[in-house]
Amino acid sequence: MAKRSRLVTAAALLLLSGLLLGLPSSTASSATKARPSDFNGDGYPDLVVGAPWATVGGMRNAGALSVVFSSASGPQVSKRQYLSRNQAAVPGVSREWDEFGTEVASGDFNGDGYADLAINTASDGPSSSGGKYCGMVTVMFGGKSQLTTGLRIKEQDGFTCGMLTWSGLAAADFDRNGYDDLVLTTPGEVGNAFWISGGPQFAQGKGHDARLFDPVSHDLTRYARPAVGDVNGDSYPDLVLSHKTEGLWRTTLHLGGAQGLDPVEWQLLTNGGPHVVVGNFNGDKYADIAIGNPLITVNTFGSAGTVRIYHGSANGIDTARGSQTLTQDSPGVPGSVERMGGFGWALAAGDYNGDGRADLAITAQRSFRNGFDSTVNVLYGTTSGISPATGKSQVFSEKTVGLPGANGTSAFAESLSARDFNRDGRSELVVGSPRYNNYTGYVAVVPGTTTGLKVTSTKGFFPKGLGVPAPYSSFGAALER
Ligand SMILES: [Ca+2]
Ligand SMILES: [Ca+2]
Ligand SMILES: [Ca+2]
Ligand SMILES: [Ca+2]
Repeated sequence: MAKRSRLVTAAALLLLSGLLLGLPSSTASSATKARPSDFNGDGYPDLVVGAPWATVGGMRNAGALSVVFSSASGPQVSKRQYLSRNQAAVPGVSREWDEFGTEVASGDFNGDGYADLAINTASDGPSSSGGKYCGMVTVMFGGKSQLTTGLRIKEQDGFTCGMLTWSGLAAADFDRNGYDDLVLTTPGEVGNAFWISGGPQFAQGKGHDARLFDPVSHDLTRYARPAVGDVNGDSYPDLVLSHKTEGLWRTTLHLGGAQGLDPVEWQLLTNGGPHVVVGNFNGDKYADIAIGNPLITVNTFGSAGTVRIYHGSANGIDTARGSQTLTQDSPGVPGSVERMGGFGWALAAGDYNGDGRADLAITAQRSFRNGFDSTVNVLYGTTSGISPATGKSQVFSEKTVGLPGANGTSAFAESLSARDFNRDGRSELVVGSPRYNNYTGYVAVVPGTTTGLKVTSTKGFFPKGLGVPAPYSSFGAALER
């Protein structure tokens, strides 16, 4: 099943030759790297919510983001930052169909102790590059009170027009030199993935060490969002990519190391799905992988959906152990298999009860003729991993979170993410429902406690309270993960 591939295609080499190869990232790790999404460096991770369809300055679908800064009591609306391309700190201006904020990822790319934020756009406005919608990635740098300045990664950094449109983003210090690195995956007919090494040069907007990797001849490849974790337990973060090739989803593992991300995939699995997360579900040395495939048919029920789990090992994905497939008919999983159940629509791995093992939150989208009746299923990690037959599970829906104004059929939990905002050792679950109320959207933060997620203490974040234009902003479509 697993195989190592050493194919380098002519097309890949051609692309590589067009990239700027910058300084080697071999500087000593004296930098004090910030925690991910701690943009003001106070130790608390901050909440980031993308509203990619927001109308800004009259420009439809220009897009905006909200950053809500955290304290010991979690994200606080009183301390927030609104980001659009019309804000002085953000490069460029808001244009129609930019869709600024379709994807976000956080890391400390310049190692100054303030987390930075990478933000994707669908286009860079219709008037750039001769009227083409090229796409680009904006990186905003953190600072003492908020995100301060930004730079753009686009064609002049070696990417061709269109490559970065709706690209996937991830960040981690893959070479452990003290600076987080940025991963960009490019969807489309020639899917590829790149990493740009972090370092002092990152902030200058030049010298990006953008290396092509995974130059496998996957024609007609579409990359899903990348995920990061230490799958082989060598303390270098690894990258897990799920991509679609000729109609089939596949999963690849790229190992981190002293030289950074290995351009050659370590493993290729012929199983995959559009949603992938990494978490250490059994609390051993190796991070595990969960892959959601919500459109798969189960027992003749179309789009019932599955979640497949692979375990990490010293050799990467433990293919000898095989995978574990969960459906809503698996013992201990809430609900039951049904047509359009959409189990696995979104995933988030976090340690919600603080027992040292990651727990898995799974959206079952449950899309029916009259709308949606989505649920979030939480399966708690055990010493043998996600084992719903013996471990604890939990289920909740929009009706049970108890937020004022949030009840309805709004495709609850289309996006999920996990972060320990208050640093009590237990992850909070962030639930994004961008379709709520004519795509006004809202985000719910469910706190982690020693007994798991405390749904009755859920806190809501609505665009109105954060100065984000609505309706039709799709607030919550993108969450920092
Ligand atoms: Ca920084
Ligand atoms: Ca590793
Ligand atoms: Ca746990
Ligand atoms: Ca917490």
